[in-house]
Amino acid sequence: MSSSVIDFLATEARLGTKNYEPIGVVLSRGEGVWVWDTEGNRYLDCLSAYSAVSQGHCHPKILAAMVEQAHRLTLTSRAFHNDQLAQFYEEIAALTGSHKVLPMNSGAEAVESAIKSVRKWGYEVKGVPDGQAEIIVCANNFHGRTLGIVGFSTDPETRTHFGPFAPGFKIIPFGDVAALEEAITPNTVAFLVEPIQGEAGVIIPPSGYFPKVRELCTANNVMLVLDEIQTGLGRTGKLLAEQHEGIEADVTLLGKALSGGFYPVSAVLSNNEVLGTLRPGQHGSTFGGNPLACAVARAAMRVLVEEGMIENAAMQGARFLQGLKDIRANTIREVRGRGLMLAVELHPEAGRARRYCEALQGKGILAKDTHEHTIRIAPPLVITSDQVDWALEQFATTLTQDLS
Ligand code: IF1
Repeated sequence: MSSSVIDFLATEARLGTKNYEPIGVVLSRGEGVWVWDTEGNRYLDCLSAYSAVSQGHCHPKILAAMVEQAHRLTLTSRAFHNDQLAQFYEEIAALTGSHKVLPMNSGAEAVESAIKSVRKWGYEVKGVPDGQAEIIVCANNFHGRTLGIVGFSTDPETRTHFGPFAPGFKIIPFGDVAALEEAITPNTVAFLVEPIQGEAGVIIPPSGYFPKVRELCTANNVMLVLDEIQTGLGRTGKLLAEQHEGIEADVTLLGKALSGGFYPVSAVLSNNEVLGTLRPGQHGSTFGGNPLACAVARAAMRVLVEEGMIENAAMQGARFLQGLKDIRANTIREVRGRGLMLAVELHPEAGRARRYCEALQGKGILAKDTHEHTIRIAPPLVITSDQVDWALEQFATTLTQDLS
């Protein structure tokens, strides 16, 4: 390891908060599916910054839009209008079929904003007694790291010693319709759920689950809030993961790839019934809906559609998934995925998934483990068939080793 890399790592260790344990690589450049470390080694990025860089690293058209806007106007606050916000509204509403948009910054902010909005809708429209709104969430959820969100996490790592937490959340098993039916009360205002549980290890719900969820929510006047921050914008081979289920959410959350990895941009999408409850002065943020964010997001959405990335995700995802399933290795317990949101779950006796990610790094693949035994695989949606085939070779040689 060169002295400069050692210096980077030493400085991070000395001054940085140790809230991550990164793979031992110091990246300095990215282009498309590729990233390079400071030593000039090239890697195929199979994480895409947790699906934020779906359009590929440093996409030239998003970069150009960002630079052009940055020369003109970056931030005005929402105390004044700007000439990018209305165009962002038009384009994201047209793309997703939404009627109201709340622009925010991080994914967690979008989740928190949705929670505030559906509670307000519960009190002011549904007629839930003040302070008694209930929101149902799923075990093994991941919706962000704010105090409100980790309060309803079931992962000890994300919630231990951060309490006390906000009340008003009920936890049910993911994929269990009867549990949802059982949990709904007259005070239930929403069911907040990921269409596919990402952090939990790419957990795909049983067929027929979401159509029944949709029926239950409609019948009980409960808002279905789909967190598409990771699954949305083409990741699963359709614009929104809900489209695989043939349903429509009442509230959809987007983030990550909404900016192509250039800038924190998120959005709460809904109809007037929910977002219409927010009145001036009742919600906001310094950067939410700023002209630079809007210009970047407009370009990110444009290239996603114009360059056929969604269709490519479906095609290359099917290729990648089948290729992983064809690997004959005693280490593999299960291969899961939809579009380019994939995961390889290892048998516990195969050892920690982290070891295999470290071995993959030596073969030019950057991937991330989750929950000890699963390797998530989420390359940029611009990946080609040749790159998928090359990646599969590296996965095959690595997963057939016993690194326990
Ligand atoms: C970390 C996980 C993924 C998300 C969904 C909301 C958010 C996320 C479905 C919040 C964010 C990120 C957070 C990042 C790692 C990554 C992650 F491993 F943490 F769980 F992707 F699975 N909804 N996920 O996946 O969005 O506020 O981060 O913009 O915290 O380490 P954010």
